[in-house]
Amino acid sequence: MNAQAPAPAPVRTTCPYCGVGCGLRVEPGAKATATVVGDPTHPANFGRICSKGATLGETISLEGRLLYPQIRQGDVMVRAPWSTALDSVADGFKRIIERDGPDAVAFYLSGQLLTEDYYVANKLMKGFIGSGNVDTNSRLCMASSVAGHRRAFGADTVPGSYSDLDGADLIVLIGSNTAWCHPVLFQRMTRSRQDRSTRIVVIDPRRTATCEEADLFLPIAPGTDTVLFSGLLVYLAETLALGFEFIDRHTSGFESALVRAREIAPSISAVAQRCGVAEEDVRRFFDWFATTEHAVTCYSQGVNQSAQGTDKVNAIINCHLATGRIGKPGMGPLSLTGQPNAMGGREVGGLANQLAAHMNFTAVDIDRVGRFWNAPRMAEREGKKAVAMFEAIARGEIKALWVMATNPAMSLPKAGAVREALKKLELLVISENVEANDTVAAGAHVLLPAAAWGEKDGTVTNSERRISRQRTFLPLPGEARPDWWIVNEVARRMGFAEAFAYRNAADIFREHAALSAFENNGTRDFDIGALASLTDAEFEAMAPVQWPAPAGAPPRATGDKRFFATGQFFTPDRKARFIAPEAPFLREETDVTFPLRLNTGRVRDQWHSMTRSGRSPRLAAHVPEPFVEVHPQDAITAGLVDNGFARVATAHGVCVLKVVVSDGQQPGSLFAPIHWSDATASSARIGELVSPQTDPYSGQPEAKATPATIAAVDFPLRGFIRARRMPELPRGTWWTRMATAAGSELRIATDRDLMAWQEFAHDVLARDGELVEFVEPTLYRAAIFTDGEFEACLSVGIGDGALRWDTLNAVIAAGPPSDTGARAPVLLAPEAPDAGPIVCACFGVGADAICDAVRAGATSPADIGRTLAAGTNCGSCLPELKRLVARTRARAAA
Ligand SMILES: Nc1nc2c(c(=O)[nH]1)N[C@H]1C(S)=C(S)[C@@H](COP(=O)(O)OP(=O)(O)OC[C@H]3O[C@@H](n4cnc5c(=O)[nH]c(N)nc54)[C@H](O)[C@@H]3O)O[C@H]1N2
Ligand SMILES: Nc1nc2c(c(=O)[nH]1)N[C@H]1C(S)=C(S)[C@@H](COP(=O)(O)OP(=O)(O)OC[C@H]3O[C@@H](n4cnc5c(=O)[nH]c(N)nc54)[C@H](O)[C@@H]3O)O[C@H]1N2
Ligand code: SF4
Ligand SMILES: [Mo]
Repeated sequence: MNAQAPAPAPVRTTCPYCGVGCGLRVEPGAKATATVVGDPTHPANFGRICSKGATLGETISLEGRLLYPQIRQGDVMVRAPWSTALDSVADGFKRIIERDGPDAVAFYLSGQLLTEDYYVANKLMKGFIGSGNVDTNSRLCMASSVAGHRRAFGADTVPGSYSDLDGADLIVLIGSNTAWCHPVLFQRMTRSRQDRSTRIVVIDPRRTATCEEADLFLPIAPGTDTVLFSGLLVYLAETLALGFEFIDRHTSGFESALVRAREIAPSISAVAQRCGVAEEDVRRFFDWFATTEHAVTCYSQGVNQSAQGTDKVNAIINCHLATGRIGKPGMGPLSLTGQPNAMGGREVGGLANQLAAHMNFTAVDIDRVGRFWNAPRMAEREGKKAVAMFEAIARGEIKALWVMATNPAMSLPKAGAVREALKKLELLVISENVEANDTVAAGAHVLLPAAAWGEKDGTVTNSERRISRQRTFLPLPGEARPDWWIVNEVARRMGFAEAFAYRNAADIFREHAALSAFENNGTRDFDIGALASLTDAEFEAMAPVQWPAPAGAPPRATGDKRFFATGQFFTPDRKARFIAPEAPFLREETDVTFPLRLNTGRVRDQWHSMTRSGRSPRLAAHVPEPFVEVHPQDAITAGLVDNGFARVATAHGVCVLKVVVSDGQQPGSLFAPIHWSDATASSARIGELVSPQTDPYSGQPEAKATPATIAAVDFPLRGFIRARRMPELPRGTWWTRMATAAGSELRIATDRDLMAWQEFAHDVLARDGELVEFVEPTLYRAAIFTDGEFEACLSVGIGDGALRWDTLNAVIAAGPPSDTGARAPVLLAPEAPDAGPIVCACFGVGADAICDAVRAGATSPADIGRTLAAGTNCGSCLPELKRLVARTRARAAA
């Protein structure tokens, strides 16, 4: 354990959000704040950061943190010393393993763990407990890319580097909302577009912010990606745009892949028809790809999260192999990883169908890893993949589960069933940063407080295989401990002290590096043997390093490494394999009951279940409420109005969401973001709606195409409540929690009338306090004071007006009526006009102000930057600025 005095500022570390893996410089400030800027020397971002990185300083307070181990006693969780908590985990696992065998237990891990955490957990389960039941949320995220890589390359290798984006003349973004989900990489792409006229093609059923920079947008029908890329392969063959020499020397299976591609996509018109896009657009895309040597294809969840995700990945890779455009500067397929350490988890072997260090469940690999670990009980076969793992829990086959750094009760498909399954466990252990999330609410037996970003220490690997350090700049709060330490202690208590004698993250990293090099000799892609003998001090100071980094070849901090330019794939014959994909179809049909398709994904300024990003008031302002986006035509059919509410239902569950009517949606498709959970909203846990159909190769669920239906819900009244202790709301109240500068508040929507809310204010909010109120036919407001201190306030009314209360601070300052004797006339002051939804999170600039500036003559985002500063810091809002400028100008011209 490292006794951590706050290090001298600034500390160089890595962003805990997306897989771009930006280097940061952090200066800890007073009172749980920190100033975070981009690290200009880090090769992933060269100093740039996005709105999420820039607001990290707002997310490090200890409010809501899990600070002490807790054990369930009866129905309540009680604080326990570490030794008791660790004993109960070790004893519980041992007992169940002895009774029911090693496959009765499982670990469910996360791409938000550090490599060192992952390594220790994987080693314990696969080498010492003797089961393959280690899976991770990467199953929901990168598994199809992993499976596609392994099928084509013989290993899970990302061939290229970010710098390929600087040298590309064509960038194809398929199933990726890069502008919002990998913003710093997107900025790199748009710079290429400005500097060298790189063309950007976006392929997504939905018009996203990413499309603002697109030279061509193909709004394909959901799930038809393989048709498009099969069509492309056929076109490449017909126009003789193939890399004949590369195909000959370095690949196998081309002919059968082409035959299949012809069956799936016989002609451009067939492709256009199947994908639902214009023939000329398909032709343009094919022509650009065929004639542009420097082409990079980036893809993420629109490709991976599909019951045919692996085929989609291979259909893309096929086109790069067929043109020999792989592993050379400025070209190649590039899977964009989601989480900060999804790649580290893959390196370690944290997926149930991998063993360790890019070795698999073959006899040779099992033997090799077993000797390296000196392991008593090697797992001999693959374990259960996430969806199957939770099904086995529901059937009672898996009886003990340890969840680390993920929130499966909201993020797995059929999340309602997942929550019920968790309740069946004899032992549910959760290592968490926060006291409350949907998984914790399912009822843990042991809660273990884990160190969070800023407190933990180790490494992460980004999308381009670059390993960077996450460093400590905050002391460990309460009794929180690093995840690796917790697992290490449990392993020791299970009787494996010798193999789990790690003193620090560096010890673990060295062993991980040594395993990667063990009997490798160039047979495995993942080799970081050069890092196996770093001293503690060298590990502390380690600069970002891209793998491979075999011993003998000194690691280079910059300068990019690529795989496969000259073949040398990791298949037995060292040739890449073309894969003939299955003809695409979505696993579940729509029907009369569920005529629409629910697509799910992300918004710019929130991260997953919001346990970190949800603490930032600046981030909350971008999209404050859970919503569903719907095409105008479907809105009319269902009687929905923009800014109203709707009930979205699937065969698995129901959510009630704000309505956003948008022609960026296709008719027949809905889109809802995944970020809200039962911890942050009354009815917006999207995972509950999602179908559990999975890909046969990767086991990744089809999270973007569940048959669904939508109906209007009428809530005539809107408002908000702020309270020191939040009371239970009247049944049927729609609510969502939102961070504000004054603390968190609940935004509400309701069909109860103002009188009922006045009663609520008097009877519930003001039970022991004094109340100042303001009553109008369309608006009710109350502020409550207890013992002279502000206790709570409520504002509710018809329309959105009640969501703002500009004089609230003045009311609070005036104090309780018994102090002032006055009825707080400031309450009556009229509200200034709203700034509209916040577009620029850094400077808090709203849409209305931006539109006003355009009407006053601004013609570009740069003009807006000069007048309002919007877009001049992190640049994450530039695509939206661009769209607002274009729309406002178009409207003015009309
Ligand atoms: N702001 C923010 N950024 C994040 C995250 C976050 O939570 N918030 N999470 C990180 C993580 S873990 C991940 S995995 C990445 C995800 O990054 P992305 O994959 O870019 O994000 P998503 O919004 O999940 O989905 C991408 C797009 O796939 C489209 N899509 C749906 N169905 C199809 C289809 O059949 N074909 C095609 N071509 N497209 C389809 C959707 O419309 C959506 O626009 O983001 C990372 N970055
Ligand atoms: N419908 C639908 N479902 C999806 C997706 C989708 O697009 N659509 N996307 C999928 C994808 S790509 C992903 S990656 C998943 C993400 O889904 P999850 O992993 O479930 O989401 P998070 O909110 O990131 O959960 C991380 C949890 O770990 C905690 N935590 C953070 N850091 C640490 C740490 O260092 N140690 C410990 N012990 N705890 C920590 C956080 O407080 C939080 O509770 O969701 C998947 N589910
Ligand atoms: S792009 Fe943004 S969220 Fe992703 S690593 Fe960089 S700063 Fe963090
Ligand atoms: Mo992800």
